Amino acid sequence: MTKLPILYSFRRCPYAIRARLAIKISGIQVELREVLLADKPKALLDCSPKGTVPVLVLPDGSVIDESRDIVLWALNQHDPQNWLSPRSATQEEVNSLIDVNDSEFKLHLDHYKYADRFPEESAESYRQQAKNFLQLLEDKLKNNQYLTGNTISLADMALLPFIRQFAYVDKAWFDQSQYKNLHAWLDKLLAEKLFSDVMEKYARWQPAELMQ
Ligand SMILES: N[C@@H](CCC(=O)N[C@@H](CS)C(=O)NCC(=O)O)C(=O)O
Repeated sequence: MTKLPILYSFRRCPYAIRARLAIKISGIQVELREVLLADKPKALLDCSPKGTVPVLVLPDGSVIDESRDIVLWALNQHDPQNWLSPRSATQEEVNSLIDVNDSEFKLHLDHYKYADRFPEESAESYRQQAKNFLQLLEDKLKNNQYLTGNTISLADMALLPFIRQFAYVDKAWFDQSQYKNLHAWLDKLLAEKLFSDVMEKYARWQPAELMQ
């Protein structure tokens, strides 16, 4: 039997969702191993001691343990919707959006989502700190269906899981917010079969010796 690449994943992790979206659209088969972040399997930590997901282990033993690298690994083999080559944006523009998402915006998102762990400021104040990024996305969507034009690109799929998480911290607030185009973009992408496919539930993976 051919060995498949192994993807260590956690269903709700936005970085893991990003990786699963790219792998799914590329059509590459992987063995998905759902892990608990609070109790990571030794096999995962042996491959990638930094202990984050997603982690992809290739049949030759090489390890890719950053979501963006996993995305590129998949799309460079098969990119049927041209996520890597949007017509109206450069790779630099896409990368810089993902950079800001993964640094500043992710920080604001964590503060907002887990505001009780950061009592220095209120949840509303943390939410407010994300407004520049949300407004930037909103502006991009004023004249285009997607973040970099009228076709889906990696920018959309790399950011989608994070914007989803942000929206669901207080969905009633997001629903009535000024980010109408972003709201419509989120609804449209979440309704795609691709998204529901990658959110399929998996039982926690356990190594064979623990299964007996
Ligand atoms: N830069 C990494 C970040 C991945 C990351 O931080 N994943 C979180 C889950 S969403 C994680 O594994 N955290 C470790 C932990 O919670 O123990 C990537 O893009 O893959």
